[in-house]
Amino acid sequence: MQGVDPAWLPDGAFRPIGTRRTLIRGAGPLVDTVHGEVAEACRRFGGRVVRDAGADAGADGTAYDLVLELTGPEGLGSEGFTCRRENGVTHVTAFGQTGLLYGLFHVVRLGERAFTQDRQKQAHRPAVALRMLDHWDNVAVHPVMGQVERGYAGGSLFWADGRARGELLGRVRAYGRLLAACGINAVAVNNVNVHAVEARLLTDRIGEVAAIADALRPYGIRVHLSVTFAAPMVLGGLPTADPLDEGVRDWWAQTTSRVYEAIPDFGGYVVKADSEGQPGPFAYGRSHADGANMLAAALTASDSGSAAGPGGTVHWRAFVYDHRQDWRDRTTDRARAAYDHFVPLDGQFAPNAVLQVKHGPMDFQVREPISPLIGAMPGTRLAVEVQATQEYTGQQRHVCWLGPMWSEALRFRADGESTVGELARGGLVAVSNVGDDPFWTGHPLAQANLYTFGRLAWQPDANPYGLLDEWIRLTYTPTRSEESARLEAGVYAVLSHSWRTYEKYTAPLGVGWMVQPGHHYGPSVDGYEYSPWGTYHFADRDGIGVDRSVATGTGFAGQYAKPWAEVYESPETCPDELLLFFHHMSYEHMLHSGKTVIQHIYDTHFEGVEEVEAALGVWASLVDLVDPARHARVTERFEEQLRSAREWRDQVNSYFFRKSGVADAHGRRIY
Ligand code: GCW
Repeated sequence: MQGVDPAWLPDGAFRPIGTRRTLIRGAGPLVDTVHGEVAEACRRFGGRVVRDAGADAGADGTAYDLVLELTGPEGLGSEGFTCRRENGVTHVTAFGQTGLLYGLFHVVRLGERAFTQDRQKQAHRPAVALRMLDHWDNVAVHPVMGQVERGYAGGSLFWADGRARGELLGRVRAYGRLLAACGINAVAVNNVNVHAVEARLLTDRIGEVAAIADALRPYGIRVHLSVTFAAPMVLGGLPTADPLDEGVRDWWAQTTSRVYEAIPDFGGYVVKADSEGQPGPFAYGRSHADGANMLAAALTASDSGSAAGPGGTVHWRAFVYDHRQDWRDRTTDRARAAYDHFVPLDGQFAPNAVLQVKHGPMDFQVREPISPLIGAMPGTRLAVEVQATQEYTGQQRHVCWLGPMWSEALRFRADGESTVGELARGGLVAVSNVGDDPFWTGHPLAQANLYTFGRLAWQPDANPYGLLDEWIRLTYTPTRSEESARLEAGVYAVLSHSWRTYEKYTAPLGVGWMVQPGHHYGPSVDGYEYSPWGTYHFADRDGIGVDRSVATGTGFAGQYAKPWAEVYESPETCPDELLLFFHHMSYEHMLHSGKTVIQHIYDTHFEGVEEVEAALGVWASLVDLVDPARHARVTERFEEQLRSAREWRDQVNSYFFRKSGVADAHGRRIY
């Protein structure tokens, strides 16, 4: 698209297909999409595509380099496909149309290799059925949060001037194309904090949601909607939103059936209830299972008989905690909240009610343990939520590639046996980092987070560094040249370590926060120390950290399954990087690394800034190889990152030097 960054689908990525002869067999709207992609590539690069919808129209395939065929084995489901190459023909088969589309993008990722190396038949299918992005987009510009809550990439991609971007649905379609190419199949189009205007998307404005769904459908993406639990009152004029009230249940059933009339393949609702001021079932003395099940019932009733595919689900968020805590109250621990609220409800949720849990017990900090809730709900379908938008990880002004963090989370054996990726039977969800910015994500390198999330959701045990390589090759060097290796190595060096670098110059050893209140950008060590949000580090002259042990602290460590409860209970076995999340330690405590806590703080903060300086140098050296606009945008953001990293270093180091009185072993400058 004109004026919009091509991200990981530059024209050059289609050259290997576009210079060859392709046969497409099968019929249906997504096969049309596949055909359109190949035809466009051929128009650009001189190849040829033949569309053969008939079952036995004669062609045996040997006159072609690539055959994309709707015929595969049912066992791979609607999204799976096979790929092989023999006798000079690359052959992709799929049972479902979406599978054929994913097969096409698989060939795009392979590039020239798809046509030069023989390969045995390999089956591919997603490990997780629902791979979703939640947009925290408002229709109207919110006075405090702006249009996109925690958005760092401009305004909303979906909504402009108070309505769905009719004239820009071309861009939404281009977005769907990028998402399909990394495996995402669901999008929630509005913020989980549902304000007055956005509430109406459910009723009289559902046509606008339907228009977005139309733009995304050709790429196999279903649309979901965030709704307010108070909808029967604010939209329906009822006196209550009690989930067990007959009138309320009828209202939801009727409203939902009208949603399905407008959007036959509607994905379902996303709900943030009794959380940070949003309404919920607690007001009526009802449980969150009562609330979720009422919506699940409305979705099931409306969807039955529709041929549009799997039915709608309610994604009920588990982010429920007391945000009006008194900081003097040492008995309340926010980290415990999700588990305390939801574990007693295990087994009570309807089959199409999915409990959506943030990966950590607090809130998307640069380092958190896994939420113990994930290992404690065997009778409930869980979705796990990560945050691609970089609220606490540099707000898309800092380079911070989150692949390794998400990968660690997904591989964690939360119940002692199964990994988080396996336990997330209800899906993997990321809060989107995209807006109407020409680079999609503000910081061009933040595109790597979106891409990596999609690919990890498809295969949670994939090696994230391999996915980073894949993204770099597609985005930067789809057409190989002598300089490809230098460019790839440079971009890899800038990104691969960036999450750890960010961790080094911000809050140490898992303690979190220390950000400026409200907007959450930049350092303020005590910014949240006396706030009602339940986010404290408890630093004093002797030490720092939160005692969450069972023996002497809040008992949070005891919420974990074995072996983690024991591992986290004792500072002896707790991993260094989480030590201050679980324990209050003296500054002189010796870490497993062989450094004291205080020396670790000093060293990592100096190193973090040095690593940013080095990465900036590497980026500068690529100036002759990167598109000038993209290079300039990254350079500008890097300068801000460096300024901000120095600010973090100096504030954090000075704070702890003043608290502890312990000098830096290396005598470096601390203020
Ligand atoms: O991290 C907090 C954010 C809020 C967000 C909330 C949530 C959408 O600061 O902006 O609200 O999490 O996840 O609901």
